[in-house]
Amino acid sequence: ARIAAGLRQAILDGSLFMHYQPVVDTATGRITGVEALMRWRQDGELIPPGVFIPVAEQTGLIGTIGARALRLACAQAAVWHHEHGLYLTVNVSTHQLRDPGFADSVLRILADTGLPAAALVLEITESVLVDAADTNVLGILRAYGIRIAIDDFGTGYSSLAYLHTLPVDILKIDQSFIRRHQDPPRPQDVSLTRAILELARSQDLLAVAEGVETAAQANLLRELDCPLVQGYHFGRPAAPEAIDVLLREAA
Ligand code: G
Ligand code: G
Ligand code: G
Ligand code: MN
Ligand code: NA
Repeated sequence: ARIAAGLRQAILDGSLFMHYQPVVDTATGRITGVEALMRWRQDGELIPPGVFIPVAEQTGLIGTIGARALRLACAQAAVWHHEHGLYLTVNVSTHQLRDPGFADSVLRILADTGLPAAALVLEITESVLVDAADTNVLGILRAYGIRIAIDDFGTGYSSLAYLHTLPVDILKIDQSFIRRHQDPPRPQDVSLTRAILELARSQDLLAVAEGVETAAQANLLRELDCPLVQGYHFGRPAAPEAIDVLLREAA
């Protein structure tokens, strides 16, 4: 109840804001995109999204909060897109997808902020993608050029058999598959990652490895031709100013 009341206030007072985590292209070593992650500071304390997003969903506040977050992130990413060609990837919950106004709201935000549709990715967790009503709205958004990513791939129960029927463009390999890689990596762990990458390639999906924390893991993923990587090794989720520093260093 305290969180719900606080969230209602947060929508008004701007204490909800976005951090951004770099996504790096293994071929060039450069930042090619950013994942927006919501943050909430209440009475000086940072409340993790794992705590407040479920409350926002239960109270129906996620629609308003999600739209607010998307608008903030698109406005920021429009600048990075024009200056550095970056794309933006944003998490979307099922509750947001099921709002009949969702597609219109996304398109309006793109128009208002000037971020091209092709520079936006919406991340949906794997388990959600089995619902026909949800896949329908994703199809509409894709027709405008927005890309869809399966988030936390490998943790849900999606059937590999019909992966090719899902309206998705990008496969984000769950951190649990990446974290297990030690130095030197065990052959069975390498085989598993290689198999997921092969699956992605065979379905024309762009693969992103999440949770890359060490140089050894980064090297392994580059050797396995994983196109995109993300994780603390490349940068933690951070304020826009910190991302600007990384982008200037790389320029
Ligand atoms: O950093 P991390 O603690 O940022 O995120 C925890 C979880 O919260 C992740 O599963 C992530 O998908 C979710 N999350 C973070 N930001 C958002 C957001 O803007 N919208 C939604 N729906 N989920 C988010
Ligand atoms: O569920 P989703 O993939 O959207 O959430 C990503 C979550 O993983 C966020 O909470 C983010 O802060 C966290 N994260 C990102 N990179 C790393 C990493 O390298 N290691 C760990 N442990 N967490 C990470
Ligand atoms: O500089 P350091 O070794 O801490 O970098 C950590 C990782 O961050 C490296 O693997 C590097 O590939 C990645 N990275 C990607 N782009 C940049 C950038 O612009 N600046 C910095 N410092 N690191 C970057
Ligand atoms: Mn995500
Ligand atoms: Na994920």
